[in-house]
Amino acid sequence: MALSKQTIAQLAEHLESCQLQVRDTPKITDEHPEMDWDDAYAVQDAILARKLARGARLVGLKAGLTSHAKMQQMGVTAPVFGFLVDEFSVAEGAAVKAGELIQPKVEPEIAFVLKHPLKGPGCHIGAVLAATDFVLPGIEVIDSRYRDFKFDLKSVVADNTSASRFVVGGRPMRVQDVDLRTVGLVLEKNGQPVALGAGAAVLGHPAAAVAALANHLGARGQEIPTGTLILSGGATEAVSVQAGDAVALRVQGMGSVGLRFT
Ligand code: OOG
Ligand code: MG
Repeated sequence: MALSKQTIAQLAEHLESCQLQVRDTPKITDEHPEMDWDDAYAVQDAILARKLARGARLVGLKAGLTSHAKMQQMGVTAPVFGFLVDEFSVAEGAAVKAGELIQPKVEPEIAFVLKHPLKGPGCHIGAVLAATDFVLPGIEVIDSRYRDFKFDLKSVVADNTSASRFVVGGRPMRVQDVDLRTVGLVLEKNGQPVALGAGAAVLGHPAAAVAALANHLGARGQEIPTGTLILSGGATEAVSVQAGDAVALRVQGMGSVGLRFT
């Protein structure tokens, strides 16, 4: 760790205030270029601790920057991991107030729900499939607290990987009943297809993103508990949205899920 406990607490307060007060900030590595990976995840953990202390519930985990389209769009080269709390959860078809968000974008994702815990190191696609209860379509709404979505990997980890809102729905499927590599995803905005992809865009197989998450947590002595909802990462580049937009995700054989911005 390169940063003091006090600096980590300050950065967590700063980034969470930006989220809650809907304002952006330059990326934090501009002021703290020495920040290392442990610091970045410590800031993220401190944001989670602030939310839990106010009564929030941890409802899931996410992998991000798991597809080439996303890595290319953001100019980075490695996946990142974050948390989901109840205040991020949106009911299927419900409205999100665009005024509560800085610069929202939507991402088409495959969500996993576990029936067994997963623990790295050494977690692989087979272990993930064996531990998965079902998969279902999910839309993640990301909203970087960094001006114009300009960040490096450590800054975005500290900012809980731009997590903001998410919705899951459609038809849950057993993993043996769907080929998660070839499954097609169509993201629609106001009835128009705006991004098209297949599951394999996510690290070759979306379960690989869940394995990477388990291995990341395993390196920190943690596991993914039973029942966890996991967003495996955008299969295409993210699409900007604003008040008035309606977004739907159709996943082949898995129905559709949607939300609106008002
Ligand atoms: C980081 C979060 C990326 C995904 O699914 O790739 C992410 C960002 O692009 O702001 O959630
Ligand atoms: Mg995402």
